[in-house]
Amino acid sequence: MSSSAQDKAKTPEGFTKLKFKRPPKNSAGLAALASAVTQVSKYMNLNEVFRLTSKINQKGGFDCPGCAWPDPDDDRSSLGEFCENGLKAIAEEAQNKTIGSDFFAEHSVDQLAQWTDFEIGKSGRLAQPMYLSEGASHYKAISWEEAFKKVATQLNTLDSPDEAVFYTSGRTTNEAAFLYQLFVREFGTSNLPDCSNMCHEASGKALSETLGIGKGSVTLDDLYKAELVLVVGQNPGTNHPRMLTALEKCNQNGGKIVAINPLPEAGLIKFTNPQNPFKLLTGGTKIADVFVPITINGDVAFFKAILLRLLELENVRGSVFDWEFIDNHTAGYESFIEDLNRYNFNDCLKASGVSEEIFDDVFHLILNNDKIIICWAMGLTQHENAVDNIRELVNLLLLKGSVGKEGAGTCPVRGHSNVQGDRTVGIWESAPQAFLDKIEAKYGFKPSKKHGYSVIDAIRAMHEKKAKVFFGLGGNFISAVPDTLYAAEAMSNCNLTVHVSTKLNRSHLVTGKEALILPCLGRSEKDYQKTGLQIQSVENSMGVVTSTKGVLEPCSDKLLSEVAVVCGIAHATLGSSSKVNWLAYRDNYKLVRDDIAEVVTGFEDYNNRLYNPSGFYLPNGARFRKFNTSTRKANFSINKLPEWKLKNEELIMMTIRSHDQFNTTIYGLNDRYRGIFNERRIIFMNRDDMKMRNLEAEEVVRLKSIFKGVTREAHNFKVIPYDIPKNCCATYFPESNILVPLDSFAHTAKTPASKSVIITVHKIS
Ligand SMILES: Nc1nc2c(c(=O)[nH]1)N[C@H]1C(S)=C(S)[C@@H](COP(=O)(O)OP(=O)(O)OC[C@H]3O[C@@H](n4cnc5c(=O)[nH]c(N)nc54)[C@H](O)[C@@H]3O)O[C@H]1N2
Ligand SMILES: Nc1nc2c(c(=O)[nH]1)N[C@H]1C(S)=C(S)[C@@H](COP(=O)(O)OP(=O)(O)OC[C@H]3O[C@@H](n4cnc5c(=O)[nH]c(N)nc54)[C@H](O)[C@@H]3O)O[C@H]1N2
Ligand SMILES: [Mo]
Repeated sequence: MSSSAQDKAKTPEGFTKLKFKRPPKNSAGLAALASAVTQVSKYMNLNEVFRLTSKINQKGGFDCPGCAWPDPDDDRSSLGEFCENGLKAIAEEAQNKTIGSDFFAEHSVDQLAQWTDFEIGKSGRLAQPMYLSEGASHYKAISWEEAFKKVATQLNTLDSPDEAVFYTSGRTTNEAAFLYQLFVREFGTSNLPDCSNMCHEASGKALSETLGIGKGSVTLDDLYKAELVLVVGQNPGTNHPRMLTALEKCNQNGGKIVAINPLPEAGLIKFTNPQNPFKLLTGGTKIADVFVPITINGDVAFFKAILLRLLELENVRGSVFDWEFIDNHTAGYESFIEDLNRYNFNDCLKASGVSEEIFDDVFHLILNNDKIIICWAMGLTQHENAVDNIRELVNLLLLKGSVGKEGAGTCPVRGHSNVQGDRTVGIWESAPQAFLDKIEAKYGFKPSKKHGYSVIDAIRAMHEKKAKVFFGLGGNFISAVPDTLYAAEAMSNCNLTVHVSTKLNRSHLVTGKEALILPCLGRSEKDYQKTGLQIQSVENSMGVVTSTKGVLEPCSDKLLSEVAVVCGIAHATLGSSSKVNWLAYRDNYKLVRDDIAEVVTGFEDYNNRLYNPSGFYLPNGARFRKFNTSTRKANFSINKLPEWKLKNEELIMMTIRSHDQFNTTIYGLNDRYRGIFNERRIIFMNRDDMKMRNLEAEEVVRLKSIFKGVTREAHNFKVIPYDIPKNCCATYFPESNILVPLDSFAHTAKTPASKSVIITVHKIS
């Protein structure tokens, strides 16, 4: 009998021989370089590696498929603007080993599902389209034409276009993303969930309401010039290593840095710039001037305490708030202050878990500086009160007049390398009407006005059999989403699941009745079409659009570009009734850009401006104090203190990334900066919490989450004593996604609350 979808969706529960050392205080430096080169040299020849590194993030080279951190406008290192984890991302994609019909004939879907994610990822690049027919145990080769036909047939036999779900991960270029959403809208639905729904959706919501743009307001240059940078809920040493170079520069210019995080993340505490050989010898720069070991989800409480103290001082002596800014550029000050006055300073500070001494240090830095930047990532966005978290930070910036001036503003640090660009060009299940109108004016069809499914809604719809086809442009849906077992049932209810992918992943193994794997070119590979070699473009975390051009020959001659896949499917599905000339777009990406320029604001003269080696900035009102909000001003907001309480045995758990992973892609089994080697099934716990539960280091435990009466369990985790605040714990994603309830998500943004999962820890014997 074949295994159930749920069995296949779970990560295998065996251990891999944990070694656990004292975490280092320093990040990057020689060890990082050595680690990257060792890892990369396993899959690629070293000459190729060095040729590649000299092209990563260089003007005219290709955009690193890792994170979305921007490149300096000028002054790029001759070594290549790269980092250890960028190199790993490239090695993962640019490997020589490929898998095709032989591999799938040898291994059944059930067998592959028993491999760990690490093993699955190491199998090689997908080299040809594969098809799993109903009831079959093995994928078999299929031609592109047949594959397109199968997708078209399934889509065209649905009762309604709304029965299909079209997911996007954030590596897709602007050109492919624009065409994809165009196809989906012409097909007739707005069901465009994307990874952003699980990522910075709460940032987009909070910033649009308060500052009139769902993106950050600062440039890299602002970071160099800031007097104070707060890095909240973010682990840049692992996830945005090149950000540390910017923080170092800020530090050297006299700026102060505060890290607010339950964990003393190594990169935040001390950093050695791998591109500065002198620093390698002298031992690195101290990055954070103050480290705030906040309790998980203690951020609203902490910032309320800061706001209350500022208000108190403003009332006593004045000149604390920036009245010129508040009077001329903001709305809602009075009601915000009225609400703030209802809170008590001591209650707030207590709820944040921060000592008075550390609070005072941060308070004085905020009081005495006006050029303040706040950077944040998943530590703030993946809570039920995520939108409030971010709005509260904005309140602070508004009081200080720290928006829309040099060295000050908001900096949500994006994840996937083009997640921001995908949203800009229309990957949005609830796109604004103005955008839909422009599509209609340009192409002559009426896009659906109805809001489509976000990730959470899509899972529910598939579970309830309201959605029957799942199509994924990149990503690894089953492993990335919350509530793994429920999601597995949802996927297996579909008639057809399709993935456009570079590498094999678990989502190819938890399928609908039929399934397709459509292998595509990666960023690093040359993209030849009828009109010659194509370039594409992406937008980084600071709203700069740049070109990206592959440098390697494709790893197989059976790959298509994402653009070609989307155009092929659109052509097969919509046929001659389509208003769009899909094949012309496929043959010449310049035509796509010409039309993006007509439809999307800020892309005027796209093709020409893309040849500017540093790319171009998209318009950003908040950067210039032009707030595109309902009041045309920056809005203060009213945010409640979160009301969660732990019962006796409960802990609050955050699900985080190790140093050796990119989301669900597991590069290796180490988390070097946290002292963990060769194991991922671990739970970081405070020593007192361990003592209370009579737990030893490395003891094997079972984890349980109970949410609204439903119990979820995860087996086999080893306990690691760690410097983490009391009542808090941490595990790695995706192993612990099984514990994250589908119904626990950020209010209004629907980001799964994967950083505040309430659990209990159980001894095995
Ligand atoms: N190498 C590598 N790079 C990546 C990725 C990757 O997996 N690997 N992923 C990419 C993607 S898609 C994203 S979104 C980003 C993610 O980048 P991050 O957001 O840095 O990633 P996480 O591991 O989720 O880390 C969250 C951090 O927030 C802290 N934290 C958790 N809860 C709280 C809280 O309640 N309050 C505060 N103040 N802190 C909290 C955690 O201790 C941790 O340091 O990285 C991108 N870059
Ligand atoms: N519990 C918990 N869950 C989380 C998070 C968390 O912190 N905790 N973080 C969330 C966040 S922030 C995010 S962004 C999501 C990530 O969710 P996803 O974006 O869905 O997941 P990834 O692991 O980034 O996707 C990896 C797969 O993408 C494919 N791929 C890689 N490059 C390309 C390419 O160039 N083109 C195509 N077509 N495919 C490619 C490969 O096949 C690879 O297996 O996960 C979310 N899930
Ligand atoms: Mo993300």
